[in-house]
Amino acid sequence: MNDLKKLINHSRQDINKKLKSLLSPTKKHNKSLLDAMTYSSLSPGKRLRSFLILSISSILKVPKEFALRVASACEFVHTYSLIHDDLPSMDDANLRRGKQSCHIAFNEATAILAGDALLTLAFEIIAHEKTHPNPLIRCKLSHSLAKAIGFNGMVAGQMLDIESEKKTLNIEEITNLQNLKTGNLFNFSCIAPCILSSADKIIYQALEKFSYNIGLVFQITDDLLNHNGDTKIIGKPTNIDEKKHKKTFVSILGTNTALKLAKTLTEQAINSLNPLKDKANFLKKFAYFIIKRNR
Ligand code: GRG
Repeated sequence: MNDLKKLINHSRQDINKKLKSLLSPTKKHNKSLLDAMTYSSLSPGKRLRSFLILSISSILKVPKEFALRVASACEFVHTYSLIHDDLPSMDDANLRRGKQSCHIAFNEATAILAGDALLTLAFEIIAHEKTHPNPLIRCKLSHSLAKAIGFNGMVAGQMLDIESEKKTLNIEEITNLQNLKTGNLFNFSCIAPCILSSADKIIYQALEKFSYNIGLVFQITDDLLNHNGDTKIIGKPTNIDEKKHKKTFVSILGTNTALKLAKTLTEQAINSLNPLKDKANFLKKFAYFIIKRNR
């Protein structure tokens, strides 16, 4: 596990450097907007989605610069979703990554615009020829990302999440909600390297299964941390789900059954990696790391 932590730390340093360079001032930039984008993007995120993109890209022999650009796009989308998720009309959370949420550190209008600008920046990065010389590959990446996060993806998951405050959900419904809200971006993180490398169908399918299984494991551990984690360690408020009557795996199944489900999904994630043989060893360790995480 220590080797894996070293790999994750190393990839975090690489991605942080890249994010910083992609947020460099330009002749036309607006200072308040860029400050807010930089504040939220460079705050201490775990960069787990980037780790998946960089490490799977390394297995599939994708040039590092291509992988770093796609990972940056993914982190910018992720940061946009967190900024908007914290807004008073959404989760109304004042703490994120151990720091004031963007709308508290700046103001609500600036936070909305910073989220919008990060989302569009992600597509600007993917569409640039530095991300891949083949325009068809760039187009496939854009399509895959847009599909993952739009009205049939992450935003739909967020809408279902808000609507869940007023109803009961069964296990199929909460699984669908969380696959959309969280799983889809994990899916993009595992599939983007396949697109960049035009990987075989069998590898693509293996990583597709892996991504949704670890996406759910990640979400169950997030629900558990929200329920009984430590704000000082996780860097965001706890018990928000309960206060807002949000439906989660923990509220529907209880903590013990939710943890059992996470263990089963971890095993499924690991088994789905069989076609990648030994090359996937650290991804298997990553699946255990996700279930054991405390932040
Ligand atoms: C368009 C107004 C508007 C809002 C959209 C899309 C959206 C709001 C919200 C997306 C849903 C969302 C925020 C899901 C949360 C998933 C999740 C548990 C995120 C936390 O991920 P970590 O722990 O975060 O990897 P760090 O901080 O480590 O990067």
